[in-house]
Amino acid sequence: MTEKNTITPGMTAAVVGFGLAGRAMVRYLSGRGARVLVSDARQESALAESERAVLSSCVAELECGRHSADFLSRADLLVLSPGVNPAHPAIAAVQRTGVEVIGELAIAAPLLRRPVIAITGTNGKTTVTELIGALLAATGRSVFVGGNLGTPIGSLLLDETDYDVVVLEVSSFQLELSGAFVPQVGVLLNITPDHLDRHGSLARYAAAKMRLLQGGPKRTEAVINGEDPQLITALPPQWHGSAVRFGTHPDAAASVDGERLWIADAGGGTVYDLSGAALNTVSGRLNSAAALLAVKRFEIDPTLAQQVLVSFQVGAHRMQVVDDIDGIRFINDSKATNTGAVSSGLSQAGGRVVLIAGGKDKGDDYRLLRETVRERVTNLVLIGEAAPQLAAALGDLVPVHYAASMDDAVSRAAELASPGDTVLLSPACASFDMFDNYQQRGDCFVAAVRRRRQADQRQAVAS
Ligand code: UMA
Repeated sequence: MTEKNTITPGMTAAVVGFGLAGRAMVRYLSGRGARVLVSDARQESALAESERAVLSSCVAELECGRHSADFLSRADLLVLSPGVNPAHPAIAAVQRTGVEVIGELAIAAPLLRRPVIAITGTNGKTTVTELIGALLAATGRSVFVGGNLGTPIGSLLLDETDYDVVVLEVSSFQLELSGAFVPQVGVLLNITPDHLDRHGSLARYAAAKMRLLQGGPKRTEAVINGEDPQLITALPPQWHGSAVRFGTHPDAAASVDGERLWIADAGGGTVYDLSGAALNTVSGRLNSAAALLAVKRFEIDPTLAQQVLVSFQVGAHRMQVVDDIDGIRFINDSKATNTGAVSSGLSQAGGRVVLIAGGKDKGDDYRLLRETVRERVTNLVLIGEAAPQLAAALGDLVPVHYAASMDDAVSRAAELASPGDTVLLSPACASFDMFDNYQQRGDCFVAAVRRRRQADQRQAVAS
């Protein structure tokens, strides 16, 4: 990885937010000779031992429990972690004095030499990012796969490996402060309401996503969902003729036809068959089409690509079938943190569903779920802070029950379900009110289901 001088030795940079992304950024900036300050909303007593080690080796000054303009104004540059809102009063005040406010993509932008494929969208971006990584890795290329899916962009900057291709999942939070970041391939999967508490409106959320294509058609090849109404509405006019489209329309460059995908190419087109694959779902087929278009320039042998598509496993916490106990199927879809993902999960589950939903509200309009809930849900079991909003939006359609913990929610849902039904955890909300993250929330659901299975087995032995 080569470097230009975004960061100059001796400058003072304040990293705001000391989580996964912030810690990697602190290590990178300190290694580049910057004097690093850290400001984190957590109390100092909440910092883990490993975090203290990074602080003592890399950080000159620390502010905990708040962000203050007084502290932040000591820096020449503010580097915000994705979860930190640039509209925070202290940050906005310091920015008004002329201090630059950027995110990790802006730091990375001048340093990325290799082809970069960046993927965004409300749902499916982790799957598509991982699938693109798997397709490229199968050809023997060295591939960095990271970003919003969990490996921070700072880790790429700290990594000495000379990757052939960099594949990044990028969120609207990261794109909001992406500076001059321009990928060679930009994949836009879909736009449905999400993170409206941060962005303020769907239009502003969509505008953040569109920053992926800010380099224009000469610098970025855009791969877009040609049938997503919000996406097409937000797409700048210059892209209407030049973006490469996937969808179900036969004219698309990648079109889904039943269980098959057709990808246009110089030889007239290649057909891929997804029957039997974990990706053989409505969203999985579209995600596969997007991934195949994104890697088209790498000319992957179709037989190899077909093998990757069929063997690819979708990650945990996405419509993960946990168990079938007494004819009731338990599915963990903890990753579904917005209404778009929940609608897709309900359709995929099929049949009658007892839905466990709720958590930390992100400003989503839960009324968007009314049609699918009316069609598929028999009972709603609500958890977390957003329970009252969900009940207000959907409570006239189905009986509502409240649960104080995941264990409680699983027990209630199982009692309400009949053989042939599905108990689906698909929260439509973030997890941070009750859990560390969506993974922990999903793990708690799986553990609760496992306990039910064990109790069921004990009962069978006893009787
Ligand atoms: N913090 C503050 N002030 C704030 C908010 C947070 O100081 O106003 C502090 C917290 O106390 C904590 C730290 O910031 O110490 C957390 O930082 P963060 O929220 O930026 O989270 P990270 O741990 O750095 O993880 C981030 C992404 N988090 C968010 O975008 C919220 C992770 O995406 C990502 O995996 C990780 O970087 C590595 O790249 C998670 C996510 O929820 C999975 N993303 C959203 C989504 O997918 O919908 C966008």
